[in-house]
Amino acid sequence: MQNQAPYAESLYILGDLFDFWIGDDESSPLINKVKVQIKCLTQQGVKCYFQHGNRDFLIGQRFAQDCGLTLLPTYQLIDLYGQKILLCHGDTLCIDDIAYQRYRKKVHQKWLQTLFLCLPLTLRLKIAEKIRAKSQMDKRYKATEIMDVNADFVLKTFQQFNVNTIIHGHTHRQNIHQIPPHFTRIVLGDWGETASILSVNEQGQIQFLTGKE
Ligand code: LP5
Ligand code: MN
Repeated sequence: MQNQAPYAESLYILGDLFDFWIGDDESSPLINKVKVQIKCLTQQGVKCYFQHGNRDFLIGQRFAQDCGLTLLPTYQLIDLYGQKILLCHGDTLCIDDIAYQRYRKKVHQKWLQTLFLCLPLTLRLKIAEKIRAKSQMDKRYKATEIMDVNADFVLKTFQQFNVNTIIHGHTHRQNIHQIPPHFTRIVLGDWGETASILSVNEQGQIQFLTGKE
């Protein structure tokens, strides 16, 4: 955010910036620090976009406004220096994870989200902890292929949006997949010891950065 993003024209955050999000009314030193970093960037004129992840799908307009962010829908087409690209978090491509997709459908219901956001913060935190614990437990018994994208569904998505390139995260399997006849699926990596940043320049050159450059 301090060394690289200020030189970018636009910054796209593809979700799961936070481990969990229980409402824009929660504040903590970390949340405030992140807000300040993003605001600092948008005030310098870098356009910042945010797509929801499966952990922070409750990020709302209040957070966005505080930081100067633009919220994007689940699937967003962008024109990247003349190339049409589809951006998404990636969880919706993992259709073989049936338990997750069922859960996702539930928690994406507007009425349930509204109800949840009306609860006291302490109760929301408890519910989030319960869901996280159940998710950790379930993941132990899921085959790794199930937690990856479904190849047929990815192909359909390329065709549905009429694009040759998809950029997504979520699976943490950093890679650039060339898929015959002419498709490219770029997967962002995990954020552990280092970051996983995809940089695209005006010439269309693509490279992964670790944030330590
Ligand atoms: O996050 P990660 O990478 O570890 O695992 C994901 C999937 N898990 C999740 C759960 C999130 O981590 C939890 C985030 C907390 C959200 C806080 C706010 C919630 C408020 C709800 C308000 C309406 O996304 C995991 C995938 C994995 O990615 C790989 O793709 O497998 O999915 C699961 O493990 C889901 C389980 O299989 C099913 C969980 C059922 C929980 C049931 C509780 C329903 C209660 C709803 C209402 C309040
Ligand atoms: Mn995710």
